[in-house]
This record gives sequence, structure tokens and C-alpha cells, in this order.
Amino acid sequence: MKNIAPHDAAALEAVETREWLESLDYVLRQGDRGRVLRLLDALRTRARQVGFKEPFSSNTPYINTISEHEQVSYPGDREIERRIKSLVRWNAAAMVVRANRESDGIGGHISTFASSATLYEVGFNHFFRGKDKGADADVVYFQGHATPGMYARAFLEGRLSEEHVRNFRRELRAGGGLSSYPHPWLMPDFWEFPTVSMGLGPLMAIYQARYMRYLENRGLKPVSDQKVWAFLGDGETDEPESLGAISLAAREKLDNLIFVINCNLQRLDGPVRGNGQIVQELEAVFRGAGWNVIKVLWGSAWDSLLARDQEGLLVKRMGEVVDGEYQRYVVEDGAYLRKHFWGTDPRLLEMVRHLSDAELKKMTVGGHDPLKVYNAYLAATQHRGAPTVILARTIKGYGLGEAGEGKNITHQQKKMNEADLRHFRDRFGVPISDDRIAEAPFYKPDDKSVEIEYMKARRQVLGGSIPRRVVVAPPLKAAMPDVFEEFFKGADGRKASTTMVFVKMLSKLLRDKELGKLVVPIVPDEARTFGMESLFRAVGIYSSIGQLYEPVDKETLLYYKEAKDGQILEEGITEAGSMSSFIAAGSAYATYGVNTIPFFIYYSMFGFQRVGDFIWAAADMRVRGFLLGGTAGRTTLAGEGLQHQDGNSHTIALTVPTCRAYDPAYAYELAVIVREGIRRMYAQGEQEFYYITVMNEQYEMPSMPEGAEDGIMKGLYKLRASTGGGTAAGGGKAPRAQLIGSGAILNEVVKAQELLSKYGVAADVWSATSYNELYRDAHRTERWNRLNPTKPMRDAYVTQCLAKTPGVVVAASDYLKSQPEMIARFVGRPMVTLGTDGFGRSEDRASLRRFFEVDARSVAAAALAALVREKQIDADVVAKAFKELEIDPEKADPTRV
Ligand SMILES: Cc1ncc(C[n+]2csc(CCOP(=O)(O)OP(=O)(O)O)c2C)c(N)n1
Ligand SMILES: [Mg+2]
Repeated sequence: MKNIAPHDAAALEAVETREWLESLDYVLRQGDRGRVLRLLDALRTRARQVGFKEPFSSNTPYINTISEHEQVSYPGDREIERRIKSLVRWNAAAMVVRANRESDGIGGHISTFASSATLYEVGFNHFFRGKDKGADADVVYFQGHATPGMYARAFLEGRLSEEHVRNFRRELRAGGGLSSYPHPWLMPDFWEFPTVSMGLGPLMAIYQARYMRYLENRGLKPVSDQKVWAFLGDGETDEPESLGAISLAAREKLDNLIFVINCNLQRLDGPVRGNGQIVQELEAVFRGAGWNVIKVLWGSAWDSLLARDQEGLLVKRMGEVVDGEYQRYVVEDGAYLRKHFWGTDPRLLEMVRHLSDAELKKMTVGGHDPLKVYNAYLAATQHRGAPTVILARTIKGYGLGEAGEGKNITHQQKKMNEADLRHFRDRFGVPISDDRIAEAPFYKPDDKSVEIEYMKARRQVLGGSIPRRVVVAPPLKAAMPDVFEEFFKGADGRKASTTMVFVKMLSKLLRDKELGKLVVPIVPDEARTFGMESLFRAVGIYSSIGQLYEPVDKETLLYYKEAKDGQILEEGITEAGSMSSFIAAGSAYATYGVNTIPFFIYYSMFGFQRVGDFIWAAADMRVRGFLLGGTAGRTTLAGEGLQHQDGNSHTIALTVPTCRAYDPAYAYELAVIVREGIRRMYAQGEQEFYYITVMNEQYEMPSMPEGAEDGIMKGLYKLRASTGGGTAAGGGKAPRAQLIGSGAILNEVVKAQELLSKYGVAADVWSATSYNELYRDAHRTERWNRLNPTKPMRDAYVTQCLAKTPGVVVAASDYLKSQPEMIARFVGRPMVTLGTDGFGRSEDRASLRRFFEVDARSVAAAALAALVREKQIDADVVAKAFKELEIDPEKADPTRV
């Protein structure tokens, strides 16, 4: 082409391109799609052969994935559905506007739902199956900030009263209100899944879809056509959790999973990718991971233009505009669009010459076109072999006009003045008169109206209203004592760690006739750390495709056995993923009516402080089960150092109201807690879960003292009474001490009792299995006393135990001093607290305990120091003892180094 003038070259290229495209069209018209793929493949191969390096791209053009001619027609009545949607829109907006008029600053969101109304309405009218569908009922994660839309629909369906919607975000009002976001704890008959902490919903949804398969493969629920729908924001995808497990979903071929990403191109502050295209970015990521990606970018009005776009100029233009610019088009008029979008090429301008500015402005994006959305959902539900993500372009604050449509402030918009309301009403044709419009009244047509009858009829066909949370799982029979019996007896001098004891207990539970099949062991690549490898062979590791290889250790007894009906969820190195499995399993009693009992064991340091927000969501969801913080204790886990040694988790566990946290020392304590836990949660129906720290230090497991069970559950019991000690220096009665220990530090405290007897001190030893439980009981009691000042005072449990005991009180644990500190006010006298505040170190146990001052000698020294201040013991006895116990007053403070 060297000798051809540039404009001729361009013309020639245009002709050439057209010829190629016409050839493609010809093949397409023959209807053989396979042939098209083979042709493209052949072209690519030839290009490579002649040395052409095709740049990598996992993107497709910036147009709808489903073309016009692939669409099926809409099955519903578009006009009635539009009217219903308008009513939902109106009431959702009114709910937020009214709430903020009544109570300025109460908050709420209009613009999220305004952008996603069509995405939801198409689902409600045609896809989401309700609980009456039984095993086929869908599981839907609603976008947290879209709740006003869900409430508005429930109001129209007659599930919520006008009083309810008037009390949006006013939950403490008489008659009840509505929670800001989806919270099953607050609305247990309505919400199922908390999603508002962004990123948690998508990750939980992936593991939910996987758990659904797990239950089916293990025969615990019927094989069904159930789907998991997860609605999320495009800004939300910046949370690492949102995209963090998408490869798992593809690997597991979770075609029961559909993500719908509401791509309104905006987040809270501004555009998600002003200088790029979030849709294309997400498409590449999801396609790369193996998902079926369906882009819904353009509404039907664009179809005829695209059909005429022979040279691909329009597609090219669509693909080069950045999101910040697209956002601008939302707030500008048709003339602006003509100039800035179409005006970049005279041929583009020509394409729309027949359209007025108003018509140009009206052509909307795909997520607001029910036909496009319907076809995307249909394709998603029919897709096999991979999960689907629908990337639906929408407009944030759609319909708000001047009040915020497409504007950067729109996320926070909670107020609409009379003009805004009038505009909104007119735009959606809501029948509210001018004289009432200013008060933003709710609007619900008569139950016999076409709209209400239609929406109810659709929901009836689809299995009833959603969201709806129901609990149908029957309680289990009272838990079986024989599984736990052996742990109540001592181990005849054999040493064990609480982790080993737990694994033994779990193995027995797995073999139990009643409970065995319901137990779900979950582990994030840490089974060998905890000595659980024997379970691999015994119950198998779950794999949806079984085991396609001969494991390297096949010859051994404990080989790595993967099986389709395997019971262990070996999650790989993902505490967040494991936690999501725990949540799915621990809430299966509500989601599927199956009482599965999850035991999730992990490195305790990587639990509460790493995935604490998931644990919080689990509590919100009324999850049941056992979290086991393994290799726990700041000084009990030797060698691992600062990042691994956990002295924190019990403190964080206290913040979760339904979490009962225990730090047991002995096998029988652990057995009592697990047995009681199962009984309370699964037989008695308590909505709580358990956090238990287990350690890897091996020591002798004593047998259970008579009648200790109650104290173990309440958090404190007397383990060893003093043996009398010696006599005091002056020959009087022996000075006394109460020593409290927990977890592995309990043994140090027992040793301290012996040390103290050498100095004539008679000490009793208590085992504190849970400071958190003691604290909660003490505050419940204190509150009762406060509210009943004229009635006889009640004593907290810890007060009953300790207030009347003689001597100084010293408590030591492997956690922050704030743990024992929590009961200090309730023991009736000053209390010395020892703990492991500060950073851990790589060291052996003995050195660590010395360093943190929780070893036996430090405990004994603390008691002596307290006694000398109380003048119970002579100063020279203490001086001598300090020397013998090697207590250095100049030692560095472990909390500061
Ligand atoms: C973990 C977390 N961080 C921050 C927030 C606060 N927040 C609420 S909505 C929002 C923006 C949401 O944008 P997007 O996900 O795009 O949703 P849209 O409303 O645009 O549909 C933010 C930052 C939150 N809810 N959760
Ligand atoms: Mg957004």
C-alpha cells in the first residue's frame, strides 16, 4: 500500500474489513456457530505461523454478551412490571427521605437500589425461588445498601406494615422497626445473610454454593437445582475478599452460583475506575478465573444502531470511553452526548442523525432494560460447568435527576425536596397528588389492584416471598455421654496435649451413630500441625470429583484420601474461606434444614484478629458450631514468635455476644465444654457458638474432680484445695492465697502452690476456664442489683466462689492481663493479675513464661509480694524467696520490649 494516498488506504482498509465481516456474516447465517469458531481458530493459527504475535487479552468487546438475535422474548407483562417497579422505587425512596426528616442523620441509601431496581425486579418476578420450593429454593445474598428496595417490596406484598416501613432504621420503636441492613440477628424471620460489610457476601456466597454441593455429595440433602445468587456493588469488588475465592468457584464448577455485579460505575466517593473501565477489568479477571461472564451493557434501543455498525465504529467508540466520561454522560443532556460521544467521527454522527437529542439521552444502559436482564439471568441459570457473573451496567441514583442521578454525592443522598420528589414521581408515574407530594407519603395500591395481584401471583408461582428465613431442622436428641466418658477419667500418667485430646474426641464423634454424619471438620491446611492426619483416611477429604490420582503415600495407613463423599473440608490456606465454610455449615440448620456441626480448627492467632469480621457475621447469622484456636497461648506455642503466639484471641472473642469462649487446661474440661456445647446448641436450640483454645504442650491429664461440670461451664471451679501449708513465721496460722490459672498456665499455678508451701503459704488452686463467661455473669448480676436496689443483693458467680476465701488472690493466664482483670472488681479484695501483654518471641516455653512472668516462680513471687504488703508475711521471707526463685526486680518489662 506504499504508493497509495492515505485516504485511499483508509478506504481500502474499510472495504477489506467489510469483506471479511460479510464473509463471517455469511457463515453465521448458515447457522453453524462451530464453523465460526473453527474459522477464527484457523485465522489465529495462520497469523501465528507467519510470526504475528497476538497481544494477550481476556476481554471481549464492550457490548452485550448476548446479542439481539440470541434473545428470547420477555415472558412477563412488561407494563405491569414497570408499574410495580415504580411503586417499589417510590416507597424505597420515601422510606429513606421520611426517616431522615424525622430524625436528621439517621441515614439510609436511595441511590444503590435506584440503580439496581430492575436487577431485583426481574429476579423477583421470574427467577428467585422461595422456600416453598423446598430443596429447589434459591439462596440470595442481597446487596447491603439496597435494603430499602427489599423492604418496599415486602411492604407492597403485605409482609411489612406501614408502621414497619415508617420505622426504617428505628428498631427500638414500639411496634418494631426495620434494621438498616440485612441482619438475621435483628430480623430472624426475614434476613438470612448479612452482606453489608462489603466483600463478605461474595466470599460467603462462593462457599455456600460449594457447601450445597458438599451436602448433596454426602447425601445430607437432595440433589437439586438450587442456585446461589449474590448481588454486589462494583466498588465492592475492590475488597480482596470479593474476588479472593473466584478461582475456587470455577475449579469446583459451581454452576449453581450466579454473581450479579451492579456496575453503576460509582462507589461512595466517586467513580470506581474513572480512568478505566470497571466492567472490562472485571470481565478479564472472571474470564481468566474460568467463569462464564455475561455483560449486560446496553439497552434494547442500542440494538438497531449496533446492527447498522458494519465497520465496528460504534463498538470501538463504546470500548474507548472511560468510566469517568460515561458517568458524565449521565448528568449531561443529549446535545452533549451528540457532541462528545458521537461527535468523534462523522460516520458515528451520521448513524444518529435521525434521532433527536432527547431520544439520544433516553437510550439507556443494559441493567435498566428488563429484556436484557431477563436474558442474562436465563442464560446464567442454564449455564453448565462454571459459575456465572453478570456484569450489569446501571446508573447510580437512577431517576433521582437533580437530586443525585449519576452525581458523585449520590451515595450519601438521603434527602429530597418537593421539586425532587415531584420529578421522581413524574418520571415513574406514581399516582400521588400534588398536594401530598411534599410529605413523601408511602403508596400502596389496593390489594385487589392489578399490580399487587400480579406481584403476589408471581411470588406464589415461584415458591413464596423472599427474603424469608425459616428454621425447620428438628433439634437433635440429647448428646450421647459415651463419646465423652473416657475423657473424664485421668490418663494414668500418659501425657497428652489438649489438641491431641480434641482430635481424639472429634474422631469418636465422627464414629458416633447419631451425630457422626453431621460433624463437619474444617481445616485450613493445618491438619498435620494438629495431628489430625488419621482422619484423612478415616473419613476422607471432600473433593467434588473424588481422587483422580494415586496419592504419593498410598502405601501408608494414613494416606491422603480425597473422596466425593469425603467429610473433611480441607480448605487450603484460607482462614477466610474456611470461616465461610464454617458459616455455611453452622447455619445449614436454617438454610437447608440440616443440623450440621462444624468444627473449624486453625492457628489461633489467624482467627479472631484476621477474620474477625466474618466471625461477627457468623454471630449475626445465628451460626452454631465450634471454633478451635489451635497452637494457642503466647508462651505455650514455643519457637514460633511474634506473629504466631496468641495472647489476644479471648479478648476479641469477648466482643462477640453469642460467642462463648473457653481456655481449658485438661481433657475433662474440654469434654464438658464440647458435650455441653452440642447439647445446648443442637438439642436445646441455643443460638450461640463456641470458641475453644487448644494447645500443643503435653502434660498429664487428671481425672475430673467431683461436681466440677457446672463450674467448668460457668468459667471457674476449685481444682486443688491447699494442703495446709506450713505455719507462719510467728508460729500463727499459715498465710493464705487463692491462685487462679487457666489453659496451659494452670500447671504453672499448680506448681506455684507447691513452691508457696515451702514458704509457709497455704494456697488453693482454681481453674478459670472462661474469664469471658465470668465477666458476663458478673455484669448480668450487677445490672440486676442496679435495677432492683431494694431487693436483697445477689452475688455474681465469681463472687460466690472467691469473696469468702482467705488470703491474697493471684490469677495468671497465657492471654492479656485484661482477661483476669475483668473479674477483679468482683472478688471482694485486690487481685494480682499476670498475663502475656506484649509481643511474643521465638523461644522455648520455659524461657517465654519467665519472660512474660507467668511461670510458676513468678506466680509464687506475686503471691508473696501481695502477702508482704498485707503484712501477712515477713519481708525477709520474701527477700529470701525472691533470691531462690530468681526474681529480678530490674528485669525489663515484657510489655515494652
Ligand atoms: C467493608 C466495608 N467498608 C466500607 C463500607 C462503607 N460503604 C458502604 S457503601 C460504600 C460504597 C459502595 O459502592 P458499590 O460497592 O459500588 O455499591 P453501589 O452502592 O454503588 O451499588 C462504602 C464505601 C462498608 N459498608 N463495608
Ligand atoms: Mg457502585
